Amino acid sequence: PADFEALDYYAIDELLTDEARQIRDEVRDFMTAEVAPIIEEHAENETFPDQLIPEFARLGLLGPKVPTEYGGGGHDSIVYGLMMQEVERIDSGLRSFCSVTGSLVMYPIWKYGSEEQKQKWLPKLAAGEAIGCFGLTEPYVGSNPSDMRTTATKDGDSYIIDGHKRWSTNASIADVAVIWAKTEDGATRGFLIETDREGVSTPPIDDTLSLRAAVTSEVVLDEVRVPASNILPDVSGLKGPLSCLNQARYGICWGAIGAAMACYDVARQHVTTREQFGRKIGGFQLVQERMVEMVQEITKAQLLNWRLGSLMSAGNVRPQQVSLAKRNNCSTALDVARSARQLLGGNGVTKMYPVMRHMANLESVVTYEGTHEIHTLIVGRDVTGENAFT
Ligand code: TGC
Ligand code: FAD
Repeated sequence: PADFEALDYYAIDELLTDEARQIRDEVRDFMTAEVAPIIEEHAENETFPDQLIPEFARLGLLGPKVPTEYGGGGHDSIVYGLMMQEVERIDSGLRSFCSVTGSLVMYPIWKYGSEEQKQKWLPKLAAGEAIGCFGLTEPYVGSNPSDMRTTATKDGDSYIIDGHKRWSTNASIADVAVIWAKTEDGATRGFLIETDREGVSTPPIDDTLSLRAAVTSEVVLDEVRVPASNILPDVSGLKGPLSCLNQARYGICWGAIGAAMACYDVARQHVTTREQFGRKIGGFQLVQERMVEMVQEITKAQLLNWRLGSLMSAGNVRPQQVSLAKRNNCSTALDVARSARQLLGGNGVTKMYPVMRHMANLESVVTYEGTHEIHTLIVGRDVTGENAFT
């Protein structure tokens, strides 16, 4: 990918500010020079490249939208999206680390936390000196978080948290977990749980064939006592975790297209050099059809991202609009990865190219943060007024 050329068929660059382009290019150059050469080995060995955390902090990838007074970047949504695009262009697992930090840990602390919680955690998280994770999903509860079993029982000035979270990105390396639990009145509340508290364990899930360069874990909460001051005071109900998901899903919309742009570009380089039957394979009509399909779908998704980012920056976006883009862009990225893989022929299934790794990663991306089907039902309910979830 050293000679990566970013697909920009409709000159979307012209819609970006100079500052946004400059930040995008800085992240792009870093990811190409420092991360692309090491990522395959980390994925193979199932190791998270934690030496990159200070560099990610320096580039402003941890909490890009959080105000600067708390150590964040204070950027708009377009800049945040471009950053996620460039990180996921190299690997979805690294974008996962950034999404979880910025959108699922820093965002709820900033939006719903007390001033003391913000001062305690946000600057450290932005600097990469503390790591966070987010626990909504449970072994028996994924698409329908309203059924969650984890409980928080008030006991004097404390809460006792009891339950089990599964599929928590970063958890084994986290200092703090944002855990969603039901209180005795049935309300969903968020708790900041330091992972060194008695009763917390975070066994890694180490048999995944996807996002292998990221850390994914369980969070077991065995009657964990936390002070009542660890509750996020300013939100109650499912809209707490779901509003965080809007932010993370938005980043995924851009990130997935970063992965698609990487796969497309590998295919472009291959079909313009590989020869069969005495000519470049890019000269065959069937190959051109694949290439055009990729250009068309990536371009549509890029325009969707830009418009969604403009709406979000203006504070005008509806969650259903995020869902439509998450649904479209993840399935587009998977289709592009599969098509690029085919154009590479036999070598496409090897580690010579990043395409199979992207494809395997995207199988998680299409599933987490709401599956393809769940986003279909969210938009379906929006346009018909009928609830088809149950
Ligand atoms: P529903 O009745 O629709 O809503 C309950 C309350 O929540 C509000 N709400 C939202 N608020 C903000 N943003 C959203 N996206 C919201 N969606 C709903 C809603 O207004 C209501 O508020 P109020 O005040 O009226 O009470 O809830 P429901 O139980 O019918 O559920 C809806 C459903 C199924 C769409 C939702 O549960 C859902 O999205 N399920 C998917 C679960 C999911 O996405 N899990 C992701 C876990 S985290 C993760 O995967 C991290 S991956 C790591 C990485 O990012 O890299
Ligand atoms: P299920 O909800 O059991 O769904 C199984 C299948 O049934 C899916 O195809 C789904 O679309 C379908 N389905 C379910 N309900 C319906 C319906 N009503 N109509 C039609 N089809 C339906 N969660 C966190 O909380 N924090 C994290 O950091 C996190 N990181 C993750 C990292 C990875 C690598 C992965 C794979 C997952 C992660 N998740 C995380 C969990 C993720 O959000 C869930 O896997 C996802 O929400 C789906 O839940 P589930 O796996 O329980 O599948």
